[in-house]
Amino acid sequence: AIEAWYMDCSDEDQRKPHRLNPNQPVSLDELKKLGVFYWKLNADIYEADPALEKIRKDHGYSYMDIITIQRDSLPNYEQKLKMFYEEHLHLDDEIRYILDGQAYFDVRDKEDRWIRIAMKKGDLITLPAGIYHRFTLDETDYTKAMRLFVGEPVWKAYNRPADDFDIRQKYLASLQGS
Ligand code: KMT
Ligand code: NI
Repeated sequence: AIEAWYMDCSDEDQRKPHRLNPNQPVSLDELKKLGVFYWKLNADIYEADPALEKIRKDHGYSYMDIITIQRDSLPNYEQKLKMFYEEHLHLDDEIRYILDGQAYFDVRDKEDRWIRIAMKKGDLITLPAGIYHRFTLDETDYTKAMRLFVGEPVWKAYNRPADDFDIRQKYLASLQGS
């Protein structure tokens, strides 16, 4: 399974793990309560994987593309990494499948604390519309990820504060009692 933990507050390199001392792990169950879902797949067969096909069909993930996040592959690398690490939300779910390399997704918990999710090859994650989050490479500086979407993709990110969106209020309401 994936590993997740609460982050420290240090300003050090964002690519470092930023674990608390002692480490404070976050379970898959706790992530589920935040609306974050996870699958483990075999990334070596992503081009013809029945398990991936089933997830795409069940959830209507009709769109997909592949992004390589690496200095010499991604145009405007520095600028994009900076954008990805700004705390933001989207009006739709963010669905990412790590095909190679590794990276971190950080999400806010109910008390507004940062949880760092370590994504490795074969990890597929869905972040719900309206959750505040951010993304960074780790110290390996490389990942290749599949981006999935229901219908025509909308990548627009709204940096925090973005609390006036209906989807944000809907997300907060969905946390009640979970
Ligand atoms: C986002 O919106 O946070 C991203 O697209 C992250 C980079 S894609 C692996
Ligand atoms: Ni995002």
